[in-house]
Amino acid sequence: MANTHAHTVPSAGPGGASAPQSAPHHLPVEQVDARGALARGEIELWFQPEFRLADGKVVAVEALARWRHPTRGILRPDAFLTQIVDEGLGVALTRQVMSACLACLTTLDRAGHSDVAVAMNVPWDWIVDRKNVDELIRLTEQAGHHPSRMIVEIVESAPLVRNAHALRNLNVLRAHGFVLALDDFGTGYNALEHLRYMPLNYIKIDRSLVEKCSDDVRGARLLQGIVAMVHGIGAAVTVEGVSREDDLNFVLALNADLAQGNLLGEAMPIGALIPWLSGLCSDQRRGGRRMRDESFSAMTRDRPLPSRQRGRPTFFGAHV
Ligand SMILES: [Ca+2]
Repeated sequence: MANTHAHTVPSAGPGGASAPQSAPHHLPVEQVDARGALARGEIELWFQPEFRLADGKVVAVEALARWRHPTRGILRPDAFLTQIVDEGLGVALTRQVMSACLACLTTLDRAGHSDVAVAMNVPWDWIVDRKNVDELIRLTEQAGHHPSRMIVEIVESAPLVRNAHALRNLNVLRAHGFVLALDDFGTGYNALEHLRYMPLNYIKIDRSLVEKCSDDVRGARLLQGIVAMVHGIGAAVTVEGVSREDDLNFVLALNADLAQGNLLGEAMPIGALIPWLSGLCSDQRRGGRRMRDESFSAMTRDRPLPSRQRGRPTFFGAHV
């Protein structure tokens, strides 16, 4: 999910730049001891659910970095990710994220949620290095998880699309069965070129194009066109930043595939995610509703599957 437009470096970071749940806790740069935070294990991952609009099921959770600061509480990535990247710790953090995502899959399995995938954010320079890709393949295999439950989210960036190593490595991941998503679409560079050349399963439309989309005609038409364009190239659409019921109604009408946002479910630590997910699934099996997703359930319960998905497998990776 998106950070602000001005923060392209954090946006490209491994921990997921967006963290919309609380107000930013900006620290002066001199107070950000990113290296120490990593070394002390203070950077942790929270997980935000992604919902399939066709039936309201949670099909994935996105891992988002949080700094459990000893005196300032939980900090969002925009408070520290720039320093992590600037100090050359991006790969180290991504390695930590990768391990935590695989551990999350194991926890999900044990709780009976083996149909839920995990999305990890990677910086563009991570994908350029074949060693990183091989490590992901090896660790996923060692953990005993199918690659289709690992979603690799790559933020669009100018150096990426013409980088032969990056494209080769993306194709390697696809060939192994990993799911690839282009992150924060609409805020980066050469966006359409990414769509043309990269082997993507999902395009995540940035929150800036989604928020209040139902309020103005231009915004609505723009979003409608993007969804149609992405579907036209055989990829699926994830809509980020859904925070109002009107906007959710609109993206439902557009036949977007997945949605994410505070209206539907906030990021939470793994210890909170599992009971939340189990409660939601239990309620959905009973046909009941929960307070936070009441409107969502009501809107999706009787909604037929979009024709392009009817009769087709809807697990990740099946769209392309
Ligand atoms: Ca992301």
